[in-house]
Amino acid sequence: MTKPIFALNGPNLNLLGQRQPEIYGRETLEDVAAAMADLGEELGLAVRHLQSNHEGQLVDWIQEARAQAAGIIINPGAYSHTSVAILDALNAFDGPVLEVHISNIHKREAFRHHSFVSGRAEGVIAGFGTEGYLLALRRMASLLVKR
Ligand code: CA2
Repeated sequence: MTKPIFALNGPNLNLLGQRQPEIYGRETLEDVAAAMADLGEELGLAVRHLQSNHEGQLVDWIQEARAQAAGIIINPGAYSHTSVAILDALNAFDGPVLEVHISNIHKREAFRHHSFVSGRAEGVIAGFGTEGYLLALRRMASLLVKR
């Protein structure tokens, strides 16, 4: 049986659907997790969906993924723009990494234009709303077939 995909979400993404719908849409993170689980079933991939507001917790999950996950889909939230620790953890993971941003970070403030994670990710999706997570899961399925 294939290992699961870890879907990791960083700080404040637990508030999805509750504030700033003009930027992040109306879907909650639970809606996203349910949609990814459904699509995962179709694609033959189990998805373990996790969210934390804490950098160290995200690093711990990425380290767990080394033994337990086939690939990582990550929206590191604001840590995208600051966290060398998350980049280092991802560099110690051997499988594919896909980075998702709900908003188009390149259309926003300059400090959001750089992501430490992008240099490690096989692909980056930004500005596709929460659909980006589903696109990333489809791409993950193709990447895993090719390995
Ligand atoms: O567009 C994205 O997905 C981001 O990763 C979201 C982060 C932001 O810091 C990045 O620059 C881009 C912020 C997540 C905050 O999520 C909220 C959702 C609803 C209400 C309030 C915050």
